[in-house]
Parts: sequence; C-alpha cells; structure tokens
Amino acid sequence: RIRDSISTGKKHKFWETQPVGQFKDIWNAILPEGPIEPPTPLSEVKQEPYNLPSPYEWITCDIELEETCTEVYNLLKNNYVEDDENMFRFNYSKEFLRWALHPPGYYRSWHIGVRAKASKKLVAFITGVPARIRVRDVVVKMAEINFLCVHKKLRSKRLAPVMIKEVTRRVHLENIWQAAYTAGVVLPTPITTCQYWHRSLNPKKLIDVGFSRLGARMTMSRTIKLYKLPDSPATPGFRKMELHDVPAVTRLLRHYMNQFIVAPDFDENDVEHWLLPTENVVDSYLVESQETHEITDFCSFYTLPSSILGNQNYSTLKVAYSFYNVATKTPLLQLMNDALIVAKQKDFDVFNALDVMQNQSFLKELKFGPGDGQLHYYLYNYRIRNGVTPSELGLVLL
Ligand code: NHW
Repeated sequence: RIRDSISTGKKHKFWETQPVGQFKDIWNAILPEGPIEPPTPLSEVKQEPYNLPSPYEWITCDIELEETCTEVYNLLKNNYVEDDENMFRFNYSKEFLRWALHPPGYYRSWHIGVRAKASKKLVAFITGVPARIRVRDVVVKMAEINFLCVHKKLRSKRLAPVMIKEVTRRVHLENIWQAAYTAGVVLPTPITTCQYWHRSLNPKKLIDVGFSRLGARMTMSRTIKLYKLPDSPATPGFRKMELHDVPAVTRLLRHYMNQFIVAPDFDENDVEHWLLPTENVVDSYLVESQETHEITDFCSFYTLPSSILGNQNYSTLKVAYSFYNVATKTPLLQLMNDALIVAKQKDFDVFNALDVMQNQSFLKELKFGPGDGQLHYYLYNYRIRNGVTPSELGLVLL
C-alpha cells in the first residue's frame, strides 16, 4: 500500500505541508537522522487558536469531570475506529480514557474538543500526552497523539487538518517539537508497518459474531479444543504486579527496552502509571523467583472492548491487547502462554498482539492468527534513516 501511494503519486494536500518524512524522500540516503525542522522561539508560536468553521468552537476537555468524560466516551463509542468491514468499533471505557489521558506530567490543554456552538454537542476530539521516547541513543520529548475523531456527519470537510494543527500549536507552546502516533491509514511516511495477530480465547463467540471463521476441515468442537488453555498459569512465582514492585519492574523494563531502536524511556512514575494494574484497564503480572525473590519476567495487557455492530446475540467483544513484556528467565513463549491463561480466566474473548519487539517468536506457536488490518507508526518532525522493522520497535500506543 505504501508502494501504491508512491507510484500513484496520491496527493496529500495537508501532509505535504508538514515536517514529516515525504514519500519522495524515501530512497534519499543523505537526509540526516533527527529533527526535520529546528524548534522556533516560543514567542513565535501562534498565540491564538486556529480558525474553525463558524458554527464550531474549541473547548479544552477536563476528563475528570464525569459529564465531559461521558461526552467524549459517547463521541468515540459512536464515531471512532471501525474495521474495514464495519463490523466492530473500538469502545474505549471511561476508566481507560482517564488512564490514557492522565499520565505523569499531562497537559490539560492537549485534550481538545470541538463543539457545535448552537447545540453545544461535542463533534470532534484529539488528544496528546507527553512521553519521553528514545530513538537509538537520544531521548526525545514527544507528544503521543491519539483519539482523533470527527463525527460521522462532519467527515471529509477538512476538519482533521485543523485539529492536527491546533494540537501541534498547543504542543509547541510547551516547548515540545516532536510527536509519535499510529494509524490504520497510510500517510507520509510510516517509520514501520506492523500487523495485528489474534489469539482466540472464546472461539465460539468469535465465530458467531463474524470475528473469525471456522477453519477448513474444522468443526466447532475441534476448534474449541484447539484453543483450550490450562485453568491456571504454569510458571512458579507468577503473580499480579503490586505497588512495591515498581522499582524492580522499572529496572527490568529499562534494561530490556535498550535493545529496541525506538522505545519509551520509562521511569518509576511512568511504570506506576502505565503498568500497575488498574481494574478493567491494564493487567500486569510478573515472575518472582521462589528462592531469591528477584523479579525476572513481566507481562502486561490492556483492555479495549469493541462494540459488535448489528448482532442479535452479542453487543461487545472483550479484547486484551499485549502491552509490554519482558522475559529474562522464563521463556517468552511460556510467559505469554500464562498471559493467555489469565486473560481467559478474566473472560476475554480474544488476545491481540502486534508483531513488535520479540512478539514474532511466540505468535505462531501460541496459535495467534494474522489479522487483516495493518498499523502504521509515525513520528512528527523526526526522521529515522531507513525506518525500522517491527521487531526493532519497542513502542505500543493505545
Ligand atoms: S488513528 C485513528 C484516527 N481516527 C479514526 O480513524 C476515527 C474514525 N475516523 C474519523 O474520525 C489514531 C475521521 O475519518 C478522521 C479524519 C478524523 C480520522 N491521522 O477532515 P478530513 C490517532 O488518533 C488526513 C492523520 O477531510 P475526515 C492518531 C488525510 O490524510 N491524518 O478527513 C492521530 C487528509 O490529509 P491529506 C489523517 O475523514 C494522528 C485529511 O486528514 C488521518 O473527515 C494525527 C482529511 O481530513 C489519521 N488517522 O477526518 C496526526 N485520517 O494530506 C498527529 C485522515 O492526505 C500529528 N487524515 O489530504 C502530530 C501532531 C502533534 C505534533 C507536535 C509537535
């Protein structure tokens, strides 16, 4: 698809004006790695918001307010990302949104809504949260941009570019000049393209709702047997992560993440926020050595259900997404099998993982199947020579 858009010369009227890698430069080996544009003095950053079409106005969202959180939740529930066949739509929970938008050092000004002036209805949304992301040996302050959404009735009116410019302006006002984001669509220019893999936990429901199909020469009962998992984890010392584990998990993770070219630079505060278990949002487990009480391995997944559109019997799919995993003593395959077992115990229907980090080493063996969607990773105002491969990428965005 990337090659398609290079060869068809598809125009990106907005993206061609932005400091991002351009398709025409893909094979240009002389361009240096690093910022594409230097920062401008803060006094030169535009002080007023960009203009919106006159029926609309900007708002800054305080997601702690139950009412605002409900509005954002409903906008996304009804208008956010769907699969190619429009059978499923992401249904981020309110607790999840509060978690995703309030990491250490977050800026409220980066949680941006657009309202219709007359009806006061929320019609569009975009967010940024701050992150330190390491690219090779440089740690870069970035914004992670997510939840870009325009109401279905307002699509194709070039509102998205205004939303992106406005969040960029507000990020610049905090003296931050780079961003990371992912999307299912091809834009100029991905640093890498990943694939989702799916591990059925509840194959009958997945087949009933059209998420998966019965394999060739398979019956329902053989399929159920194929995906059956033990009742409890196999690794001795496998337990839920607790607050007192934060320093050990941080050390383990920091050391392990060093092998990837692009990865978050997590400190203890980040680990406490992003990885300490939060009910129905993020689950984390670790392996504590029975003799030395050392923490040797770690795995985590976040909860992101999808609405099932137009099914008589089921309304939501309970989906776990592999997050950060570290194996130093337990084989990664065994650790992830234990993650599947606890996800099954918690009644998830499917466990998703991208082919990032070392995930390729367990996907096939643990009976994950390749999905049809691709996820492209992007950096704003930062060039990486030659891009990276999925296994060189140590970053998972929500
Ligand atoms: S990806 C999820 C995006 N959301 C959805 O797919 C939800 C359903 N779709 C919609 O709500 C995770 C609309 O279709 C959206 C586009 C709003 C997507 N990223 O308004 P127009 C994220 O949230 C470009 C970036 O007419 P629309 C990451 C498109 O290529 N650009 O379209 C977000 C075209 O530009 P071009 C996207 O359908 C990262 C222009 O928008 C895009 O009514 C944001 C068309 O605009 C996407 N996902 O609304 C970038 N989808 O140049 C952050 C379309 O090709 C950058 N477009 O003509 C960094 C900023 C911070 C920097 C700080 C230094």
